[in-house]
Amino acid sequence: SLMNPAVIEAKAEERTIDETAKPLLKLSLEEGIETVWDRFEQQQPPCRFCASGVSCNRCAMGPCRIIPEHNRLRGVCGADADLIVARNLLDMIATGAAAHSDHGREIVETLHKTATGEAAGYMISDPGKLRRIAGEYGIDGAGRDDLSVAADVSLAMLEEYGTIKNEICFTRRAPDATRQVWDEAGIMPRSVDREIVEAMHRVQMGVGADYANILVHGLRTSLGDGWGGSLMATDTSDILFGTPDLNTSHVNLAVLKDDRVNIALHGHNPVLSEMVVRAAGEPEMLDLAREAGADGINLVGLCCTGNELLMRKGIPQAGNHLNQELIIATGALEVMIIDYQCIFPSLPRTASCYHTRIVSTSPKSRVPGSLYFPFYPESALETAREIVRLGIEAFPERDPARVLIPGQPVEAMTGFSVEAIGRHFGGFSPLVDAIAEGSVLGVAGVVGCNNPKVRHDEGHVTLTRELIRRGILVAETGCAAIAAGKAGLLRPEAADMAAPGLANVCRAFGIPPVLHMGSCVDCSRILVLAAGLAREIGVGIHRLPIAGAAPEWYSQKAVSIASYFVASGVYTVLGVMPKITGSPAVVDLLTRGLDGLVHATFAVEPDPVRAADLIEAHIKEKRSGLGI
Ligand code: XCC
Ligand code: SF4
Repeated sequence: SLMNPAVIEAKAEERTIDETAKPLLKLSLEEGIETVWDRFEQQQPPCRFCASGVSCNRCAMGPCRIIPEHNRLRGVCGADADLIVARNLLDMIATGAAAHSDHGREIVETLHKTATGEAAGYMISDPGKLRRIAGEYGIDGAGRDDLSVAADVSLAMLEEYGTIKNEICFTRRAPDATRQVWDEAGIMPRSVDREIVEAMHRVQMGVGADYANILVHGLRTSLGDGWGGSLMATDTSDILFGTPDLNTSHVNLAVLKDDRVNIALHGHNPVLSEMVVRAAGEPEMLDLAREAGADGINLVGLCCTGNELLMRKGIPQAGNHLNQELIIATGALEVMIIDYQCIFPSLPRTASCYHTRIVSTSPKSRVPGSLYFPFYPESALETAREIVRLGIEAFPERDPARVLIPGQPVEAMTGFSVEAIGRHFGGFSPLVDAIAEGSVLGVAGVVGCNNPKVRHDEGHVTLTRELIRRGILVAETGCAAIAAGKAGLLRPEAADMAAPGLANVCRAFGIPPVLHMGSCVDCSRILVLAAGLAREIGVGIHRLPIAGAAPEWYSQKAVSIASYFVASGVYTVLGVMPKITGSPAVVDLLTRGLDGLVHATFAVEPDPVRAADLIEAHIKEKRSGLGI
């Protein structure tokens, strides 16, 4: 390597707090295997106009930039900084809402194909949940079999994507006081797709010209995601693959096994990964693996499809967003199966340094350099088998001299669906009682991604530790939850790190102070939990002693999540500054003005300890508002 060992050591330390990532990061620097951190460095310094949101590239009269000190105050069309920033933000929200909701639609379609017998290998795993949801839609399931009820439920859900009823059924899960806020603010989502399409319409040149009006539509779009597309993704996945229940598994890169065929599932859609789990468990596959010289097949997860498998099946979770290249650098990965979202387009380049095959599976997400095995519900199991066989065939090509699987996996308790929480606590009232008497100060949802702007996992772990130390129960999803797992915060013993009252509650129920609630679309579970607590107390969500945080967010999806948290009445603290600072008016609206509309605001605080201060102060204020 050209790099001095001390520099390599220092770089690895400054890039991550994940102990299993550090040795692999060093290896990548020594061997010149490019990672996201290297590309981030190459991109510095960023364009300051783009970073503050005041560049616009929407139409062919531009591109335009606002440069006040040169008296360039408007784009060619006349748009000012406020408008350009607001349109860019609405674009991000719509993109994120579309990603979650389109993923949701694919699962609802799979449920429908399962009901009609077109999808081989899928089945109804939670008929009770199917029938509860049928009830919400007013579908009479009495005397009918599960599949015929599933056919009606899935059609009703598909209809909600473009419904002309002007209301999404699941928004009725929100307490009346919250729905009233939405009605008065004019942000009740009318259908999932409609709000996204209208957002695209509004960012066309010459449509939306009022920054506030544009941002309010962003809230409506995000509500269609949180209470619509994402919630459908979550609940239909539960119907098809089972509603998660408490289970214990393992997290970090050391879940790879040097004597097995290692296959990683990366992306978001459980329709694919669940079928790979089935294929890999078949005895013929095990025989093939043995013939290839392996002791078996080891499936591991990455990112959110990993969270789905961890929650439902206890499949070990190898890591979060910034681990996706490092897992290849272990030299022990035969196949990485990708579907979509949060997948670095450069993964096949990384894999080309090893024997690892990258297998893309979605017609929506073709990746040059990958092997393409298109995945359709009709032929899912057969495709899954082919991919597993590919992994087995790759095993003999592994170079044992290049294998580096650092450290030991950490134990993690997961599976905290709202149903599991309710069952485990015996309903919501014990949790509400614990909050009322003050042993639990409040609840915070810590969610979202990794971002090379933040030392990997440090934002999540520091904030989470601070919150539980202050008696705040933490609910996590996405890459935040994986970071917590790696740091040992998902073990019941982590109660020792919590304030005495919270620790007692955790010990009494045998749970950790940090509840892993699932993938990014499962942020909808956090909404349902909040709605359950609000109903139990008889108030709107905005009056609860709860908060949200996304300490290391990067994705448009995270912007949609944060927006639907805020629109639902949940104060939300971002750890990475959105590209809005070029418009003080937009900043003011988001961090103050929204309070008058939805009784909640955004805040931005990169320092996780100070973010915990903000959340604690907010929770205390809401407590005194409730007189507790
Ligand atoms: Fe992680 Fe969901 Fe973020 Fe992607 S977006 S980086 S949380 S894998 Ni959902
Ligand atoms: Fe420039 Fe207006 Fe076109 Fe944007 S929409 S590129 S600000 S002319």
